[in-house]
Amino acid sequence: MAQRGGWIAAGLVCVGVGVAAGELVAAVTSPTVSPVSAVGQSVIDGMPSGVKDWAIGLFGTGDKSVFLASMILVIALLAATVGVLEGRRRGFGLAGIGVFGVLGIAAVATRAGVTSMAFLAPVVAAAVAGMLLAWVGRRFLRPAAATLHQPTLDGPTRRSFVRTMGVGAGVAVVAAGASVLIRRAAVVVVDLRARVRLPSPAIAAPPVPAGAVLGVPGVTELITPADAFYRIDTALVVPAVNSGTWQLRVTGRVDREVTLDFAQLLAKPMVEKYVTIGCVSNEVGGDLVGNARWLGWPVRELLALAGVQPGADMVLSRSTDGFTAGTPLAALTDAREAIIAVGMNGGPLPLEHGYPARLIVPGLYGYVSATKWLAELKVTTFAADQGYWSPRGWSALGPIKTASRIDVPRRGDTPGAGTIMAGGVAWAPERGISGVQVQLDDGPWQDAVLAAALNKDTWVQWKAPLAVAAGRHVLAVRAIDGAGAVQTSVPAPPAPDGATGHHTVEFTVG
Ligand SMILES: Nc1nc2c(c(=O)[nH]1)N[C@H]1C(S)=C(S)[C@@H](COP(=O)(O)O)O[C@H]1N2
Ligand SMILES: [Mo]
Repeated sequence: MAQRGGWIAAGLVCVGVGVAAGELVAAVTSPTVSPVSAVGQSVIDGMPSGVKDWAIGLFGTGDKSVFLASMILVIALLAATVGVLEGRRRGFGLAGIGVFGVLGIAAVATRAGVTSMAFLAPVVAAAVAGMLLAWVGRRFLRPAAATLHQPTLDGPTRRSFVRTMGVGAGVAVVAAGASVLIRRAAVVVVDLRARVRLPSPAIAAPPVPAGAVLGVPGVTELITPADAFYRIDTALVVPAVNSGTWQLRVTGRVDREVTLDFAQLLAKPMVEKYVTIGCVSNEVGGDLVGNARWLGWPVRELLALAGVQPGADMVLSRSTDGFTAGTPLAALTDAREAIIAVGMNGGPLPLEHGYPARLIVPGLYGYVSATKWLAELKVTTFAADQGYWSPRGWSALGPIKTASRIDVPRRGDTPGAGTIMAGGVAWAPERGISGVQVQLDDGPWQDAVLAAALNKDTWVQWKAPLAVAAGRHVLAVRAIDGAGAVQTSVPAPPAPDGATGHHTVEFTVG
């Protein structure tokens, strides 16, 4: 086999495996955006409309498959070129792969609604392709210095090279096929989701009060956009739950089991409310917390339909993928008004955040309350059942602890001397925030300016003007909840029931 032919095959197979691996990673981590489709979409978006019209006219409704086929052809040509380049000079092909990786990342970045997860796929694709090609070159194709003039790809080496290429091609086909199947399921659901018409709320959230947004640059937005909302779950593949066949069942210690489908749920009188939810794993100063406007039906009403029997003290909610959360029955029926949420910030729930329905319970960490892709509510007891995280070192009860965070200045910032505006957010869901105080270096605690609150269940922005002289400084923050309790300064790690301690930021005034 000619050496050049070997490099072409190596380029095709190594890049093929890389691209397929990237597609597979994308299919499981980010249901709506894949590197190949993002690149394709960018090409389509960038086409002059004349060319687009001409192509559509030429290929009719087949234009999509023709386009896809041309993309695969182009990728194959580039892959062969990468192989030949690497054969010319070690590192040339790898550099080419690096360039395509960067283009993939850039293309993903242009898509609407991308999460940081979406960037993993092009990185994986480039890394896998590059590592494979380097290895194949070393192992089979690069003549050792001493035998420079002998053909290297002969006899047993050649057979083993051909076998390796065959295995690689097989892996690429299987991975690509799997990604297509996973994505096809997601596409159906994405499509259904796009057609959901949410009911208007029977009880709407009060409008955002004047003065709820302080407008300090760098401070967290009051309402977290869905695509910036933190995501935590145990799901390897984002569940693509078909709302057409989805059902929610109420089981356990109830007078009658109740089953509800999505259309029936949407027909219930909905309430709309701002609720800040947070993860128990959030470190002091961390960003595993977000605030959204949720639309949903009070859990209390569904439990009333089923008739809760005496003795029950817990509801074990279960997701379609088997995750469970154990929530105190009282927290689902009391005045905080926990809901079965179907809407987030005006749209249906994003797939990543639990489409078609999830629980939102003010005041409780997500691991004991916020079950996404909700499938079942089992009325039970803490003695008889436990949620997913309880046997894994986390407390059975998870009320959200009072917390406050400095968003500006950031660690390592170097503002000029004079007056700087510090700011951030503070939250104590259910209790509300009555004050925030900051401490500069060893100075006294001083009151920050508190924004108007949306309600007791949401975080509140704060700001504090600080006169700072040149040199290094440390700023600390603490919140005071609605009952007047001051946030503890005692540091605690997230496990078993939530981190505590003051958030501090070091910065240097130049
Ligand atoms: N099905 C399911 N729901 C889940 C989880 C999960 O692992 N699986 N994790 C919970 C945890 S620990 C948190 S903090 C919240 C996070 O919700 P979000 O991803 O919408 O921000 O979801 C909760 N609901
Ligand atoms: Mo969490």
